[in-house]
Order: sequence, then C-alpha cells, then structure tokens
Amino acid sequence: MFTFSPSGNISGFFPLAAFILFLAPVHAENVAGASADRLFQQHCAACHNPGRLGAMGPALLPENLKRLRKAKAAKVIADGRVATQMPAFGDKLNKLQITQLVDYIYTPLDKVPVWGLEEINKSHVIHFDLRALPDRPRFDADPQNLFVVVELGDHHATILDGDRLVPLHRFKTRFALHGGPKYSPDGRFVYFASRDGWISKFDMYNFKTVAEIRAGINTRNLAVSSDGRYVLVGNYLPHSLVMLDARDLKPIKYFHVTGRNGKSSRVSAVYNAPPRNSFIVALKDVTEVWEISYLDNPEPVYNGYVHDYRYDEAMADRGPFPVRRIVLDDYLDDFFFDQPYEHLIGAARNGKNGQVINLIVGRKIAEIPLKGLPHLGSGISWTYKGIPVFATPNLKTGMVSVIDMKNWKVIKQIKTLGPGFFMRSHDNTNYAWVDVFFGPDRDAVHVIDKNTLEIVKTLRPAPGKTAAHVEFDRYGKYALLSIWDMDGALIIYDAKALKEIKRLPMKKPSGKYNVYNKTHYLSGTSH
Ligand code: DHE
Repeated sequence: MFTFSPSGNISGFFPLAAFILFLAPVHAENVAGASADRLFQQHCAACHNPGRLGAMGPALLPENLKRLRKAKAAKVIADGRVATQMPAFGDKLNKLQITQLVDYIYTPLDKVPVWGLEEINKSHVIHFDLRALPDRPRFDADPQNLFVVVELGDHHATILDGDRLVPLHRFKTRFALHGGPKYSPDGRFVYFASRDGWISKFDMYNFKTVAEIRAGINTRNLAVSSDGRYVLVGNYLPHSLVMLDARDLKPIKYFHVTGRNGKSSRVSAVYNAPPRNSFIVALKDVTEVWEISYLDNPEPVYNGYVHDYRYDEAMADRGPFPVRRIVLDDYLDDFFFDQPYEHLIGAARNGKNGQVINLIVGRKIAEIPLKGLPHLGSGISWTYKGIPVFATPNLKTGMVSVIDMKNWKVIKQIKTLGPGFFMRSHDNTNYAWVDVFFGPDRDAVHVIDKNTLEIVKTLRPAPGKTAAHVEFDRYGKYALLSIWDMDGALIIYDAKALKEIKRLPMKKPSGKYNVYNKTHYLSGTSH
C-alpha cells in the first residue's frame, strides 16, 4: 500500500522516481543519472553522507570501493551486510534500481572532495580522558608479548596474550582497517587506520579506544615517530599528508602533496625510519620520495652526514616538519628498508626491476633484476652465510627472491606454489614463512630454511581456505597464521617443531602484530 506525500514521494517504500522506473523501464536510461542520485539521497545518504564521503557507513567512492566487485556491491545492497548496520534493500529496490545505484557509487565525483583541516578537526572525538585512566595494565600478562589480531570479517580486533595464547579482549574497530596498526614506542597505545581515513588510538593497558579522527577520505596507512610524539597519515584522497599529535590525535600540520613540478600526488605509504628520526613518504604520481624530519632541530644528522635543510634547494617546505625531496628517475610503488634505514628498495612501476636508493646521499645506487611484482613491503632480512640478505614474495609469480644486500645481486629464486603476499621470520627461528595467497594453492604455506634457502615444509591447515600472514611471539617460539575466511581461525604453531598447537576461531583474521617485535623493528617482521 502506497500513500503519496506532497513532495511526490511515496511514503514507506518507493520514492516516486523509483516507482516510475519500475513502471516504465523503457525510459530507464534517460532517467538513470538523476534518479540514481535521488535513490542515493533517499536510501543511502543518511548513513553514507549525501556526498558519498562516508558517515556511519563507509565512503561510497570508486577509490574506496576498489577491492569490491560491482556484482558483490549489488548483492550487499540487496541482501545487506552481516555484522554491520547495512540493511537489505532487496525488498525496496528492484534490480534496475540496484544496478543504477551501483553504477552511481562507482562513478568518480566531479571534483576532488574537500577534506582539509576544518573537516578533519570537526571529526575529532575524545572518547576517554587519558588522565582518568590507570597507567598500568589491567590484566595479568606480559604487555610486551601481546598481539593485536585484526579480524576483517566483522571489523573487530582481538588482543591476544602471546604467552598463554588466549584472547584477552575483543572490540569493534572502524570499517575496513588496512595496513599494520602501529604501536607507541612503549607499547601502551596502538594506532589503527581504516581505508576511509579514520585513525583510532587504542589504550592497550585499559582496552579502550581513547581518541579518533578522520584524517582523509581514502587513506593508505599511518606511521608513528620513534619518540612517540607524532602520527603521520598518508592519503589517496585528497592528495594529502596529515601530521597528528600522538597524544590526542589533534592535527598539527596538513601537507598538500605536490611534486617539484607542481603535479599533485597520491601518497602510496608512509613509514617511520627510527635511526633517522624521520618519516619516509612514498608518492604514487610523482617520481619523488619525501623524508620528513620530526626532530625539533631541523638540521638532523643522518649517520654522520649533516643534512642541512636550510640550504636544500629541493626542499618542499621549510616550516616545522621540513620536507626533503629525493628525486627519482622512476615511479616506485612498494618499499623495503634495510635495518639501518640507509637504503630503500623500491619496485619500479614497469615491473622489470627493483631500485636501491641510498637515503644518505639521496639517489639511486643500484638496480636489482626482479621480475613480476615483488611485494617489497613484505620483505624481511637475515644473515645468510655471513651475508646480510633480504627476501621478498612476489604478487605475480610463484617465487621468493633472496637478495645479497652487499652487492644487490639475486642469490636465489625460490619456486613456490603460487604468488605470495606476506613473509615473516624472527631472529630466534631458522625458518621464514611465506604464504601462497593467490591461485589454486592459496591454502598452502611454505616454510623456508633460512640457512639452505630450501622449502622444508608446506602446510595446508584448512584445505580450500586461504592461509596467510604469519607473525611470531616476542621470543620466536610460536608462529601464528590466519585462516582468511569468515569461518576462519588463528592457528598457532610451535615454531621449531612446525606442529599445530592451538586453533582459535576468528572472523576472517588478517594481520597480527606483536608489541615487542613491532616496537623493536625486528628484521623478520614488517615495520
Ligand atoms: Fe595491503 C599493508 C598496500 C591490498 C592487507 N598494504 C600494506 C602496506 C601497503 C599496502 C603500502 C604497508 C602499510 C603499513 O602496514 O603501514 N595493499 C596495498 C596495496 O596497494 C594493495 C595491493 C591494493 C589496495 O587496495 O590498497 C593492498 N592489502 C591489500 C589487500 O587486499 C589485503 C590482503 C586485505 C585488506 O586488508 O585490504 C591487504 N596490507 C594488508 C595487511 C597489511 C598491509 C594485512 C599489514 C601487513 C603487515 O604485516 O604489516
């Protein structure tokens, strides 16, 4: 039963435009653009923001929807999304309307949306005053051996005791976290970034989210400075970097990201470089890497080499947090750093080789012949026969490349069952673990002997389900692996015997992050 309101809407179920479309699909194409917008405003805007920038629900822009196929988006609109507040619209919208809505949300906005300091500041929330919270852990477990496990399936995170291997706490996160959460140097706080730009500060002692802010509309990741004072956030949308005060997440500085020739750029990722007291910023659309010192004195000494920002002609910004531009001859997409942070190894966009940039002199010093698409962000390093080496999985080819870090030559290509995403080890284990994230063998995980560079075991803990992303406890005694499925699990192995000792059910667990390993920037883990 429908009743018409004075504005022409049918109260209860269908808006008028939808009704007309329903009756006269022949004219659908003409009406489509305008009616899709009306449908959106009618059914979606309250939760997703009238400009599609996201509110209680996620942003619905092509940049934010990249990993969701259109067919899946249509299904979410029709059926809703479990474990979220997204309701089913299948009984209110017909197929054509759903298709229109899908096309609409995958259409780029006419203008880059504004998300500057004003909007960022408005989004700022303090949930708890830290002064009112105890500064001792409220649990009986080693705070340095805790893990945060991100559960993508229902947008939660679990805090796990790394000694007793039991969950201590589970809490709701922002929608679609991405990248590794980053700890404060003492491990008390952890900072999360969501794809929609929400940055959350969580108190690991009191199990409370204490502050949040939306630093971008489509965010890549964040980094925390070694002195614990700053959080830097890198965005795709808008093209910006936002420096936050780590205490309460208030913005301190906003950077419009533009190359030396004025071209603006998305930020691929930001990293903390502890020995350099700086952030390294990878740019997507200009051939530059930025280094931003967070020292109070803007003349940092870089391993004996004084980089005086005042006289650097390539400098982008001379205020606080000065930007040093390192000019490259190619676009670099994915990064690995050596342990002293003297070298950055990036994958060139042409997919033909890796490039080694010396951060002290600020230029390319070598090329590494790396085929396919090495996933350098997942690279790890160790000492092999007295030589420092690093190894990286490959997103396109079934191989792990092991590279000599003295002469940048490939020592070995280890053949795997398929392309891999994540690789991990620990100083106290002889093994490096790599998943087979893509293809028919995505349920397999290889264990490589770091002394022989041979695969010594291939595990298939949950046949048919993706097994991926390993992390070790602080002592390297246990290896924790995700079964990347809604009906998934965290599997804990004895890292020496390579035998399963425990399986904890979880909802699509993705990454897991050990406080000690992360805050000590161990060579076997991501930084
Ligand atoms: Fe990630 C880390 C980029 C898709 C899960 N991912 C990172 C980092 C970068 C990156 C630059 C390092 C930042 C950090 O940890 O601070 N990821 C990209 C992409 O460019 C890519 C290929 C496309 C995209 O849509 O962004 C991509 N990533 C994915 C996924 O599809 C994954 C599997 C599921 C998801 O969460 O979206 C995924 N990425 C992860 C995880 C980490 C990560 C779990 C942290 C790894 C770690 O152990 O530190």
